[in-house]
Amino acid sequence: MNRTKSKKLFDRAKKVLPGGVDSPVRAFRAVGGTPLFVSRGAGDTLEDADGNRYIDYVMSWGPLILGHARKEVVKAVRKAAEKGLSFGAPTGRETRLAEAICGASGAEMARLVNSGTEACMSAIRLARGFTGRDKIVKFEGCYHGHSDGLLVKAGSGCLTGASPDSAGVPAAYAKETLVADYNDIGSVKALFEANKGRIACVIVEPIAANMGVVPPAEGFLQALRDVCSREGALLVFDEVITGFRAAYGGAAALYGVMPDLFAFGKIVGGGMPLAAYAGRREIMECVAPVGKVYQAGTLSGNPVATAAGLKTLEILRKHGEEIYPALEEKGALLEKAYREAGVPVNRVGSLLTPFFSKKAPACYADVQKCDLPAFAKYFSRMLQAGIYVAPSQFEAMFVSAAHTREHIYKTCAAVRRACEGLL
Ligand code: HOZ
Repeated sequence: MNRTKSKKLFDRAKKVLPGGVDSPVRAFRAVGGTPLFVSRGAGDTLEDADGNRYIDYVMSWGPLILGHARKEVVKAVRKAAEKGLSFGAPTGRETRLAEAICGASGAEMARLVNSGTEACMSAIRLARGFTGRDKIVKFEGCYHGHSDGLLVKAGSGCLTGASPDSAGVPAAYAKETLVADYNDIGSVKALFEANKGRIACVIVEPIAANMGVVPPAEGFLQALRDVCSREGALLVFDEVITGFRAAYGGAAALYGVMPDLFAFGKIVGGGMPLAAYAGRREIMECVAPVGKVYQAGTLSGNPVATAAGLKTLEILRKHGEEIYPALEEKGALLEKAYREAGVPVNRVGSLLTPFFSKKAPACYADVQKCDLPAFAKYFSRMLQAGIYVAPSQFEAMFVSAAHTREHIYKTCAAVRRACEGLL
């Protein structure tokens, strides 16, 4: 496969963009080689600058549950853009999107923001403002965006090139973030015991997906709910990845556990920069201008982004009965292919990660045992076969409604070849 143009574009990018990218994992540092410079996407396929085509399982890291450039979404974006790109004043579409988010999740109010980082950061500030407490609990290997207090033992790109504890985060901030072990309720209870009346919230990815996919152990989310309720702390579900994917109502609906606050991103913006935090009215009414927790944004509720988000949610709501079972079926076919190739895999619906390890991880300590050179070899064999998976062991594969059965079968065959001799 010739990637001359991607290589040239990367060399040029490296002169003006740190690492040649605008988000670290994209730089391929965990797997080696040159990142694909993308020229277009259609359905389940990406085309790079050299004209090579790939079946895409990165899918922009999750937003594209309907595939690249879904025509109804593009049409809605075009129509909105023709009427103005940004107003910095309210539009009816923002209300409709907030209604759709609340309708799906059971939240009573939502605030639209621009990124998952912003949604999580704002939810944390709100939890602190509401409870009058400073400390928060997060889990090792969970990633909630790059705000200061959440870059502590973080997942995603922090697990490869960078460090789970970023430079530049003041120690005084990091001290307010307590770290527990995912799927270990005992570690959470111990933190509450040692910090009586000082913990504002527990933030969790209800299905961890930034250390690779690690599903919650049976009863774990309910136990978190119980501890938070008992201790007067808020439970925050970071559903940036799982919202509208694990089910239309997200992981909360799938597992039947209701948090106090949600953070949404990715799918909720239909591929445009849009995210939201949402929750119970009495909590959300602490946000300015009603309450004293300040948060604002020039591009918040952007008219073009809300058009993409609304159309995406509308399609998912109307056609969910076909879309979600089909995603489950395609995810299951891929899971089977990895298992048959001898590679353990964790999967929830259309989210999955094959782990180059002896067993499928149940916690962060398990994840650390993965054979990263084996993953890198698998990645480059897949790419060579025209299949683009995330360039890191610690990310998810995203299946979309646009993945054709033919491409899923082609991927399954490639998996068998790519995994040969690696474990
Ligand atoms: N942090 C996201 C992955 N878990 C996004 C990575 C990217 O866009 O490069």
